[in-house]
Amino acid sequence: MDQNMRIMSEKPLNAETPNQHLRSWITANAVFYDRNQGAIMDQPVSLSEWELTIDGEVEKEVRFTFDQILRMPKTIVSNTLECSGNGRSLLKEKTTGNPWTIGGVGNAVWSGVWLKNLLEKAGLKKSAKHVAFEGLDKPLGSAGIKFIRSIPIEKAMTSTLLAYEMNGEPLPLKHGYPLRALALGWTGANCTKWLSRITVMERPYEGFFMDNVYRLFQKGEEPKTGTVVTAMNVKTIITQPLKDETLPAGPVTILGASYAGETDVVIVEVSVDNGKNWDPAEFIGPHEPFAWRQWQFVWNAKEKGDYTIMARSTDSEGRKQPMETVWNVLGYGNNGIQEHGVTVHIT
Ligand SMILES: Nc1nc2c(c(=O)[nH]1)N[C@H]1C(S)=C(S)[C@@H](COP(=O)(O)O)O[C@H]1N2
Ligand SMILES: [Mo]
Repeated sequence: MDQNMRIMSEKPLNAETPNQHLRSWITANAVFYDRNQGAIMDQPVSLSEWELTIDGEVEKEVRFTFDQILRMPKTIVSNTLECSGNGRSLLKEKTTGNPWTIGGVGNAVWSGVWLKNLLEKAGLKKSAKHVAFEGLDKPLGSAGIKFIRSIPIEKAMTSTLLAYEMNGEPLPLKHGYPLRALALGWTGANCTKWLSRITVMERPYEGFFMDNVYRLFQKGEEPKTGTVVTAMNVKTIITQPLKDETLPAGPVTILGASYAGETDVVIVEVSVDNGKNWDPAEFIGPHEPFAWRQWQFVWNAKEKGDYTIMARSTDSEGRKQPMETVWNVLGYGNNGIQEHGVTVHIT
């Protein structure tokens, strides 16, 4: 475990990436955030024993060995992965859950096979409407509930990757070795690690991790009536300067990253006066589908004082970030401009 990670819990392992590691386009595997509901196995599964089963609403149940998957056409994509609860601790009204600041997100280059190719080998029945994923991790806690969730068939057939490499290395154990799902542009909860079984279903999978959590609901509402968290919102994080940093008067390079899930970030603006005036930031670095865009804004901080820096983005569909996020009981999807503001002291 990298000493720089901000560990929120050891069992299960939940740890966020420190700000300085969010400044590069690629987030290195060693510092990529960790989010687990269950226990990570001590030993990686042996590849000769590992198998992936596809069953349910298919013409024929099929099993794939790791070697068979490696022989299928390979795809390489970038994808920014974010935990639904990222930014939760920045909410004005606190909620339960891991107290993520901004580091429950990372960008990696993943390689693997399209889920579509495997589903086509099994053959979809007309009743095939949802796809549930099961991993090899053991549940923690007395309830003994496994992390099983489903996504709609359209997502599974268009832009869901089964990844076996992360940033040019075999998928690290804690990120799902040997194979994980990646519903591109969707929150981490839709990206099951340590895949062992994929079940095609007529209706969404029912269970704790589908019905009680990863839904947006208000106090007094039944969790199950809430919308399921799927595609990521348009959002901006500021990675430099740090909160409460003291800086000498003069040019200050403000850095950050913006991401919008399935859509493209097209405009980033920065304010150094608590949201009164906004100026465009400049994009720096690679520009790929499903991946965040890095940006900078050089601010000439001439006068001493306390300043609140804010950043906001607009995506290709015209979606804009809210000044303040829509609160919900489990604190998901915080993309509020204000909540992500950073106050610095110029001396
Ligand atoms: N099998 C399994 N897959 C899982 C989880 C889990 O607990 N078990 N957690 C999910 C959640 S909530 C997130 S945010 C991502 C985190 O992936 P990472 O640890 O590789 O960053 O994995 C998802 N896939
Ligand atoms: Mo998550």
